[in-house]
Amino acid sequence: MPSISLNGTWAVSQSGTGDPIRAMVPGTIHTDLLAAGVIEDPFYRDNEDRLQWIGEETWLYRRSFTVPEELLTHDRVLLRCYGLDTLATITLNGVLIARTDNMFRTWEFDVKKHLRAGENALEVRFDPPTPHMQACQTARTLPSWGAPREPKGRCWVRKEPANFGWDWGPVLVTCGIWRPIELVAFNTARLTSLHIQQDHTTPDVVMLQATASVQHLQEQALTGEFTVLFGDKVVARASGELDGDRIRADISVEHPQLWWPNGMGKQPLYHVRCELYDPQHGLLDTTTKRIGLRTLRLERFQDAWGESFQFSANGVPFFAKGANWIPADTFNTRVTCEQYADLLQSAAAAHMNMIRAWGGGIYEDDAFYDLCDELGLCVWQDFIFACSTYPTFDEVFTQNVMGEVIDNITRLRHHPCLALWCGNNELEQGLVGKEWSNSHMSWEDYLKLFDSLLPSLVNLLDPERPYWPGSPHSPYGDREDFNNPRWGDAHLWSVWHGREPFEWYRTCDHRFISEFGFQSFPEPRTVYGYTRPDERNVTSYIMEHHQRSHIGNSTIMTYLLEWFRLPTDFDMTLWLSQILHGMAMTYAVEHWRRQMPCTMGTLYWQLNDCWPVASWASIDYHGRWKALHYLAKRFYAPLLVSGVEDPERGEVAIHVTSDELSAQDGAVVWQLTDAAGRVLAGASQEVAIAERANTPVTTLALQEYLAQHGARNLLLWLELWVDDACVSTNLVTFSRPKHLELVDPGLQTSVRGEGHQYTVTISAEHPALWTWLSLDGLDARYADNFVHVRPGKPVDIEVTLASPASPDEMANALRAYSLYDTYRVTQAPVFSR
Ligand code: BMA
Repeated sequence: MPSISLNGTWAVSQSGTGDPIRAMVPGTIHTDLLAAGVIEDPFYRDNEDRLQWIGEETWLYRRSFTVPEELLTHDRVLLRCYGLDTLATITLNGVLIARTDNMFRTWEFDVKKHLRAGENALEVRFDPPTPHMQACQTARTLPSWGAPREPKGRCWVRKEPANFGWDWGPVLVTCGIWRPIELVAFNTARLTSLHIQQDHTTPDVVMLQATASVQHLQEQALTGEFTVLFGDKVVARASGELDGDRIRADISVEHPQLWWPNGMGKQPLYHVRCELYDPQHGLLDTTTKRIGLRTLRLERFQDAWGESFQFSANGVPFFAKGANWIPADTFNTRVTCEQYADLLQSAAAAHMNMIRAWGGGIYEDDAFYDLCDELGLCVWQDFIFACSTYPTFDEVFTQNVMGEVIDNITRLRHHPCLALWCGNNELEQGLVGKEWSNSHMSWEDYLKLFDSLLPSLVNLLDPERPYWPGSPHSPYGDREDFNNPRWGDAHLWSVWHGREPFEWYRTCDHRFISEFGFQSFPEPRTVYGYTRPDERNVTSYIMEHHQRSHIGNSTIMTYLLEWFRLPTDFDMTLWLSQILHGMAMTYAVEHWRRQMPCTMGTLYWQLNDCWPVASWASIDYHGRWKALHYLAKRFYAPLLVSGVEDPERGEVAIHVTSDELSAQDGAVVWQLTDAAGRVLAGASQEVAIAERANTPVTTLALQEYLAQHGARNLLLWLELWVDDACVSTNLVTFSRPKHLELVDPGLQTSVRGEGHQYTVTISAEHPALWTWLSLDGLDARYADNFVHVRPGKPVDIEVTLASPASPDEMANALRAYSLYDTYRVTQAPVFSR
């Protein structure tokens, strides 16, 4: 079908004022103003506060474009807008075409009669959402949770909820043509969607049922030719006739190559092409979807603990390991494919197999799901409803939501990565009650959307995909009994929001934990980017501005002092907060992995950031891995050795947890040293590692060492060996790290390599805990970091630089630190007694 892209350069002006500036489409008003030099970086210091006016203004986007005469000979010419953010009025050649009010919908308008051959003028006006929200709230106040600066009433507009601020995000209310815009023309008929269902019941064959939806302008015989390709090779063909407004065909794919989640196998992808033919005029339209052949199910059955909540791929249950995804930038339009790729590859590199696209964000771009398909990252997709009540009693609102849901299910359902549709984030956790009140919506109105409309649309458009009403949700008992340990998914926030100690994680068993988290500061390089030197103190105004949790930096510091000594400087405080963060998540995930198959999933909060900020993210806004992400690579490893200490009894229970598909033989090697690294005891123990299970290996009785050396002077080092390779390591201590009697480890590094790629060998004379490398002024990814180094066991770390450096530059920039450096006294005391 012929099309004319209307992307690219537009002009934008503030309504009521003169001079337009250059605008980019797709784009957003803030990035246009930034590019034109009208505003300063909204993320620097507290610039955000001075940019609130942008979201309160009306903005006019305009462009002209040329239409060739030939285009107007078509039966239909549509203006197709893939995304308008949000309250938009479209005018073409002075004629009002439409008003739109949902950033998540694809809008199409028949504009043929308003177009002319030659020059045409298009204008899209964006009105600010907040006056509308306020007016709605005045008419009827709907309760919600929100960050302190957040404007009230976001539930009334179908716009990214977090764009109004969140407990990790700024308030920068955007507008603009945020996804592509084009003209498309067709004659006779066109394809509007292609749905492919899979039947895996016959061995070594997958039966595909392809259904093409057709918009045809008159009754007429049309045919669809379906081709399945694997690479360039055609593996199956079929055809069908138009029946009503559909063409159906069954296609059998022999010897299918199955798609697997990350860590379980490969991700082979097939293309299904549909060509629409008119017997008189030939080919009318073509569409192609890339699919993966697999079953991906949510299995819920009665078991010893209640009801299971586990995903299975091709019949094999797997432990879901992952994190929650938030929009990768406050300004969604500047997220590049490379950034998506870097974040998602980072998730896969940390052995994740599931990402939850959280309901306060957006239905992400196609590129996000394409990458998840390629990387084997299953996607738990929330519909975009979060932490608020919604006007489900309003017919106009419901119709609008219906359009959005149809558009997005139709757009995304072919992706093999898509594992689950979930109704909302956290409405059931405190926003729904018997009746509407100033804090709740009624169950009756809640159920209209989340128990009726959404599941019926999923059932109609994507019946193979499971639907789950909310996260968290309890399928049984009292509806308000969320986070029940026996069934459903849970958001467990007693650590952090409830200020419970990290050990609390070990006291609670749940079926699937879709949220739990802890915060840290980003690394110095990131913090230096948004602060002036005089603001580099965690209690400065700017450091608190770049922290949106209401309990914020003081909570990081409270926990930090529970676990670690007061750091001696600002940079060390930032780094140490990351170690603390990683440690919290290690406590949680190791415990829940040991509980499998009772627990079958952990998705920590959160993977990424949308601006530079102190938050729960394991990767900061600039893509820099925080300590947690390196630790996640270790605690999500397919084979994990871990120890549970019982300081009172003087025992340590050793476990090996496996996500591997087959059983293996291995050996756990343990060594007990004092804090200076002197070996006190050790042994090796063979272990038959059961597949997809936790295997308790042994319980070490260490009472006599504790009695002799003391809890503060012991370190237990664990290694798991399989086939002559050490596949997992761990460290157990008997006292808080702040009380360990560590001595100066005498860290040494040596470097070899060139260009982008270096190997750094770290050695230590005495135990060096959470040893990390950093590079002054250079960005790098480390194959591992925050590692425990002990005497006689040097550690090699592969370093990949973001831009090449000479060996000299590398050697000069390299720093190695460990826990000891966070409290090392660098100056001699001024006074002596
Ligand atoms: C969860 C999320 C978010 C929030 C996070 C941290 O409950 O669903 O709403 O950002 O906690 O408080």
